[in-house]
Amino acid sequence: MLLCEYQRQSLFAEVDPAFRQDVLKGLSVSPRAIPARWLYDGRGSELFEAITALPEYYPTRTERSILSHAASEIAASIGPRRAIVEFGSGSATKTRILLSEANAAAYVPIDISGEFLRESVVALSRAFPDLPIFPVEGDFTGTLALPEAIGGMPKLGFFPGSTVGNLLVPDAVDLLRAMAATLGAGSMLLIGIDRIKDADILLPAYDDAQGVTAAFNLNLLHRINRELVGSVPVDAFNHLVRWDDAEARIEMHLEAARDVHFSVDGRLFSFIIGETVPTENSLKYGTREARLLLRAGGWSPIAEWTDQNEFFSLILARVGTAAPALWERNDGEAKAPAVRLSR
Ligand code: AVJ
Repeated sequence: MLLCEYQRQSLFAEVDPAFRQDVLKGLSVSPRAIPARWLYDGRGSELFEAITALPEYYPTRTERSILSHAASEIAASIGPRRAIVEFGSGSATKTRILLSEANAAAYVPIDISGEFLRESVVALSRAFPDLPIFPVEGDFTGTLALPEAIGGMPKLGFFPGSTVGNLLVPDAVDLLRAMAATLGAGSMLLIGIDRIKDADILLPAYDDAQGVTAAFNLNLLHRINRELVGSVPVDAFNHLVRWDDAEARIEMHLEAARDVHFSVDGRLFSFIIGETVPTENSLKYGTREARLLLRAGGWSPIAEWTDQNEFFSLILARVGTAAPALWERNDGEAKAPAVRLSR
């Protein structure tokens, strides 16, 4: 039997049934929407890596620079011998900066991509030969069992990249709570959050002159064609980026440049010219909003670092809510000794 490449892929390669379900549903419902996680297949992850090096895409290099400057202060705040648990251990350069200062007892990278995970473990164990590394392949959006070996150690969750911005607020709160549950009592979290700033800076960061972000967005359609036996005419779609000021978010869409009909997995879909499907949100937070988000997610912010432009925040938080103010307590509590109040 002779098969073209996309048929071969969809017949023999493993296609995630959740991908098919999300795409078919996302194209059928009104308004349409496809979850952002499907942008990150092998090619998508490659393109995202390229995005992080673009002159317009400030977040990665800004966060890296904040981390370099703050590393020794962060190390002092977290104290020695914590197990560092990284959620979605993508770009290892930031991890290296943290690990070189933190005097960590162990490193636990968590990622859904086993391949990504194995590569980063090999590279990091070369750079830090004395550091025990326990990779966990899994989805950190649910509660996750950490390796037994780090059970007794105090933990620091590391969640850089403003990845939390991909989620709408209620989902971000759920994720932060799941992280608190995973890491447990006494843990800390170091999280990167992109700030609200002028649209003149935000828009080019997601619509670069070289078109790398456009390729990243359009790759979703190529992936649909490859994995779901689609007939999407990719050249009939544009990369569309908008800043929604009320929601404080960058939105990426795929926009039909003309009326278009196609099929996916044997089902027919139509777009009228100008119709879009949203593919990714990137929420931005003011400094106080970021702290409120953390509190809602079960974390108390204790320190924050930023860059000269105040483009990006790196926030350190402690698990659990801070002690309530005196006037919020009942009579019995209010009479408690002062030493208890400060805990
Ligand atoms: C990986 C979600 C942090 O929103 O800035 C970059 C993804 N998408 N350009 C971001 C992204 C288009 C990125 N995050």
